Amino acid sequence: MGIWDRVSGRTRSVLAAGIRSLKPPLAPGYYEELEEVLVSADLGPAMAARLVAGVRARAPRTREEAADALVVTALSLMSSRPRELFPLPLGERAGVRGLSLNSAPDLLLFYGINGAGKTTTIGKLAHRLKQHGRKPMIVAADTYRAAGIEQMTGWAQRAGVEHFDGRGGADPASVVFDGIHAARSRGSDVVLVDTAGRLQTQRNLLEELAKIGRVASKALEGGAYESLLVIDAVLGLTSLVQAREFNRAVPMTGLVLAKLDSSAKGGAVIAIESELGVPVKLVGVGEGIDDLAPFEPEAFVHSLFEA
Ligand SMILES: Nc1nc2c(ncn2[C@@H]2O[C@H](COP(=O)(O)OP(=O)(O)O)[C@@H](O)[C@H]2O)c(=O)[nH]1
Ligand SMILES: [Mg+2]
Repeated sequence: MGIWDRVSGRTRSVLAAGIRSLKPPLAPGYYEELEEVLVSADLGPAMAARLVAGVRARAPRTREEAADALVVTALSLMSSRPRELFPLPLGERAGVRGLSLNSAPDLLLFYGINGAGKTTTIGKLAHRLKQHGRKPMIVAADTYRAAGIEQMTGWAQRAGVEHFDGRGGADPASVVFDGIHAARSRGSDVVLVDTAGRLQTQRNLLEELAKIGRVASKALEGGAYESLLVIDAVLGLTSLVQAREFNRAVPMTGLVLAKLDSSAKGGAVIAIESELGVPVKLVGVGEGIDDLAPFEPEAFVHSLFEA
């Protein structure tokens, strides 16, 4: 069993049971039943209808041909934007670019609702970047809660990377500004920024996030910039509403899908990507420090539909 079969396991078993129960594609009622099965994995009615239309157009005669048609259609609906965590080499994707050519650090800004998986993702990514020869610094700008800063600091220590901590109550944008300067003076070449959890309905907090983004991209002076919404895969399609609103407030360069290992609603990622056109770049596949992977849509979609 490959990693994608394991991480999408719960979604996969929902889909596999449904797909196995289907009649063969030439039987009457096949497409209606297929649509129901897809909705059960949280692909949503709109995406299920588009997938079914794609399968129908290919006129499959066997179950295998139907699975192939699902895979091809799903992939054609997903984001075509670059998926690498540009410019960071991740695992086998090394070679995209090594260290920054200039002295300015690269920066990744993480945001999302409380409990989505931001702090955990940053800890895992810092560890991974360090393994690949980068010198990460974590900036803890979740200044509303002392516990938030402590939790991030704990991960920085576990990963063995530098950290810069905001004071409780400090303005997060100024913490990020100071953090970038601290990173330069300590020779860090990539900055990972943790922010306080916020809801897509909290206008003032979205504005604050936009300000953090502006300050960070200005202070970078040429380093690469990633603006990443972390979503909880367990919530499925609910995250689409969040992602839409966050994307309006802060231009997003990618999504992180945390907790894919414990979600039965992983199908939602296809719908979310397709609607937003924003690629999923990383997935969380557990609570351990190594449980982070670059997203591979082909392998993911095959694991879902070829059960
Ligand atoms: N199973 C699983 N749990 C995760 C994953 N990522 C985060 N978590 C858990 O989700 C909870 C919230 O994570 P946290 O990083 O604190 O969320 P934050 O509020 O967005 O910073 C914690 O209990 C994490 O251990 C993941 O990929 N898989
Ligand atoms: Mg946190």
